[in-house]
Amino acid sequence: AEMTPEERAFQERIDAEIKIEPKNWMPDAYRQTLIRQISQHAHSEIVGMLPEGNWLTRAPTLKRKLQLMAKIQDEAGHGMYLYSAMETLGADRDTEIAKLHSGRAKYSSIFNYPTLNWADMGAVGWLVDGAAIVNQVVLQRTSYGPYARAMIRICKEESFHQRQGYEILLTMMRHGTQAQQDMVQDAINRLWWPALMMFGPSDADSPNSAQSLAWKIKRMGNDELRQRFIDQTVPQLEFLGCTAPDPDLKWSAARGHYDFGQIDWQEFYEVLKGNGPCNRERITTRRKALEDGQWVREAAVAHAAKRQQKQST
Ligand code: FAQ
Repeated sequence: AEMTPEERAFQERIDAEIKIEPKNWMPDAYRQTLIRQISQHAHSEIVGMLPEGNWLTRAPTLKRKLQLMAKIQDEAGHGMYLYSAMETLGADRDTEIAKLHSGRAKYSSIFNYPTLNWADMGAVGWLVDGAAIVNQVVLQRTSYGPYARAMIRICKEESFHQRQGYEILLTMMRHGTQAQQDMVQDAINRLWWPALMMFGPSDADSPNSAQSLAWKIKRMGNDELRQRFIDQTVPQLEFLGCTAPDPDLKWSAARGHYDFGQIDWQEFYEVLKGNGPCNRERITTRRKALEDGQWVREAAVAHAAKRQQKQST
């Protein structure tokens, strides 16, 4: 089909690596794809606070508690930042959050797994934030301006989280008891595969990739990013003195990459359908948080109304 002048101008901007800004014309499908991805990303940041929140009251030292609290607050900030980027596309925050709370919106599968021991706080920072960075560093070059700019700050903070997580694990491995070292390996065993699933289905089974790559919303395919994450993470794993729960993981000199085993995609799709170990608990917690804050919102509105009344008399 012939491109309209608007469509042509849009594609030329994309091809020339000029960012699309909120007031520029854009195809409706481009807008909808971005609202989908950015809202899912924002929901992930918010729901992603819960597995770590689980350990706030049980952090081993005051220093660890402060670090964990600061990290969780950063994630809240990322969520708010991303919801704002999403709003520049004309989407409504309350509507999108309502979709999350009714189970109609996705968020990252990783946050539907439980955090069972303190080493999970290290493994989440190292593996989950680590995977998030690999994905988000590339998104700093995404074609939509507000999303690209949000990624710059978010990546800086995520890098810090990743180091903090790794340092927790290194401390447990170097200075911990046998039981603490076993906790580290146990956390890695449970979180390794779910972290690899964060990059999404294989490119061949990724319905959105081709169009998103053409629009430069995505800059690299899911498999390429997953491979990049594995390649940079395995040396860190070895430095820790731990192993991955994957007997097929080994360096391939021929490929110049690590080979790895088959991901259990059935597990991935079950989690996406809402059947992961913690899906129900996560959504219930988010809904309760909204309900518990109802009185605050009502009070704020009442206060604003009173002030306005005072000013006008
Ligand atoms: N979980 O066709 P594709 C963080 C869905 S980091 C759940 O490949 P797309 C930081 C996908 O939405 C985590 N669903 O889709 C943090 C699609 O469903 P739909 C958040 C997944 O969009 C750390 C369907 O499968 N990061 O929060 C997943 O082109 C620690 C088909 O897939 C981002 O969101 C999954 N893992 O590529 C916070 C990054 N994978 O919508 C707290 C931005 C795929 O058609 C603590 N997002 N799906 O119904 C992206 O880069 C992309 O959206 C992908 C998926 C790569 C995730």
